[in-house]
Amino acid sequence: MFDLFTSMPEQAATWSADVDWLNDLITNLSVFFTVTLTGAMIYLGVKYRKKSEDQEVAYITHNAMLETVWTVVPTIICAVMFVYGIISYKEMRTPPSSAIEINVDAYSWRWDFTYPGGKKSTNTLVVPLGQPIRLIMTSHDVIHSFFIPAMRVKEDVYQGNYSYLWFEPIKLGEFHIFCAEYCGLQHSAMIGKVKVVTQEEYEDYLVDRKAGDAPQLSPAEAGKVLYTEKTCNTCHSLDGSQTLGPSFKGLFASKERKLADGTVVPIDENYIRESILQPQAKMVEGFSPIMPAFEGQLSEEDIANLIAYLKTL
Ligand code: HEC
Ligand SMILES: [Cu+2]
Repeated sequence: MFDLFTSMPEQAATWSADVDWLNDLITNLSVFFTVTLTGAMIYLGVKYRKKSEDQEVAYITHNAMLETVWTVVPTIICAVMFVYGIISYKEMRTPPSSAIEINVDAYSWRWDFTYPGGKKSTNTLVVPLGQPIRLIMTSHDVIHSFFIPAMRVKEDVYQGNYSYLWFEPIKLGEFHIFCAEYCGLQHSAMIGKVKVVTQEEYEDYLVDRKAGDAPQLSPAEAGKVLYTEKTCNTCHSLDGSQTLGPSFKGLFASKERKLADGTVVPIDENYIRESILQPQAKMVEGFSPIMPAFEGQLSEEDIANLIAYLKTL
């Protein structure tokens, strides 16, 4: 297809080419219709203008054939855009379950990344080639927006909940990360890079630590410590037995939770987060409201670690 804007960023994710194709299609159609319609309006306006006071004027009230055509054709074109759009959208909102999960913490003005093994990095996100990557993102202050143009992904990041995005890199190299939400004085300095490396380089990167570093717990291991330290164990078993609260065994795998008011909610990071901070906001069916609220008692990192631990059960 004719590419009007050849300055699109590199195509570094599986769907980059599809996104550009749809973008080109919509842009080309818009330009075509803008030029032909305005052109026709100007041409016909000049050609059939009233040239003198006594000139007779033709009054045409309607033309069924023409009106049908200019309704049906644009409807079909819009439907095509919509269907292609929704197919891409669904794909972009549905991460494969095999995705590598990396936590993103946004601060004014930097990005912190936490990898499954507990490795941390700031402003540089290292990911392996050809593997789906799912980012679980939260902000520690104002709203930011995580944007990797080459991967064609962008998602707002808020304080107090998690937002997600995923992509699968198909090119080795370094790509820009920008903050796409104006977030204060140093907003334009809130930049980073994604480094797409081979699987071996990625594994080396995860274990690469400086001599003298404290022994490093993975988020799940740190969560396991919190499970007893914060007394979750007094009410939540790990073996499936129901005590004062529902067992943690298979919590994430069960995917959905039936609440006391009859509604069914998906079990994801945001559900767990809310269950810990405001346990009574969504009451699990069959239990009493005895869980203490942990709002203010746990850091963002504690919450992320507990969630990582619950996923392993
Ligand atoms: C005093 C007992 C008690 C303690 C301590 C407690 N909980 Fe709970 N928890 C409950 C009860 C009862 C429920 C079910 C009712 C509800 O939804 O509030 C529950 C629900 C939950 C749920 C939702 C579970 C599901 O199956 O949908 C999560 C997640 C959770 N708790 C996490 C924790 C974590 C993490 C801790 C420790 C930081 C903790 N709880 C400490 C009693 C407790
Ligand atoms: Cu920002």
